[in-house]
Amino acid sequence: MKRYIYFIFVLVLVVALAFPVFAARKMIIGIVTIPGSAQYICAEKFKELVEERSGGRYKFEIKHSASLGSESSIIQQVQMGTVDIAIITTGPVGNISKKANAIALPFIFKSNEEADRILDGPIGQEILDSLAAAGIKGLAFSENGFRNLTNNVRPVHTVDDVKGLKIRTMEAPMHVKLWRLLGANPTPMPWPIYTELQQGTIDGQENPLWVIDKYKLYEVQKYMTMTRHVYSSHVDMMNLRKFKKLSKADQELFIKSMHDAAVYQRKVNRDNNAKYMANIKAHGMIVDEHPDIQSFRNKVTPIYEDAKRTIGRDFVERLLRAVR
Ligand code: EAX
Repeated sequence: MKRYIYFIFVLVLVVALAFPVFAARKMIIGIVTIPGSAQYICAEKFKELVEERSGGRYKFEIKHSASLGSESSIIQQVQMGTVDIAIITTGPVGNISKKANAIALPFIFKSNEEADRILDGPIGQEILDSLAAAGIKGLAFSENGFRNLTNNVRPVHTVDDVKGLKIRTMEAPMHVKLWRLLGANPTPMPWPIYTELQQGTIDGQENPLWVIDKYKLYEVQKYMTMTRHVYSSHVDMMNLRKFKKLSKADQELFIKSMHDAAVYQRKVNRDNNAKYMANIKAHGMIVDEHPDIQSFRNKVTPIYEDAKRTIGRDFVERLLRAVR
């Protein structure tokens, strides 16, 4: 009997040594959106890459679907360290880093490629580094995508059609200001907002195609306008103290894996846009694919001057030169 117990003991020891997974360090990734969402696809890829590349030394649990509260609240949980990693839409990130607001300047990026070039380059790095002051390590940028307006009141073709619409915005002063300039009645509120749209507390909202499709907003919204007014990125972030405690090699592993996950996720998102659009139309939404964008542009110029004041003239001017 004794020998038998001894044998079991040795067996467990050998298995434990052979599979370092037993000593895996557990971390939580927080997102506000549902499985299948842009944030989830990035989180899942990062989890897969680090678990594999670390030989199982790290294990990640993805907490999703607003189970941790709003995006603003998830940011606070990352700052406190109760959430290790998060993938957050840039809107609320602007509240802890002025520079992050610059990404959300209306019509700043003309294309996906331009957004990638800036965000994967020195300006993007400067934005990621600016989060350190808030106790956060910025790892990479994944994407939500270009945002489009939907509403339930009337087709929107020129900016004049926006007048008086009650539009839900993200909890971000820059977005509120933008919609005020466009003539709407902006109402900031946290995601998700299906019920509010259904009950008519708000007339409309703005988000990339995948959101309108995956959250079935076509059930509660009649009109969509391809305004592409803001390129919406995610900031992929980690608690700074925890990041600093990682070995140099693991720090690089986390940065590299998040960047790879982001590049992968951006591609998936872009490859699926045509499918999302077809599905949105199939569900009966009336889509204006060629609105009078110039009329929108004309209204938003004051926001650039405002941004130079609030974000910093030098930074905003460098960004403007870089996208010219
Ligand atoms: O990521 O709050 C928002 O409008 C976000 O874009 C939404 O959570 C989807």
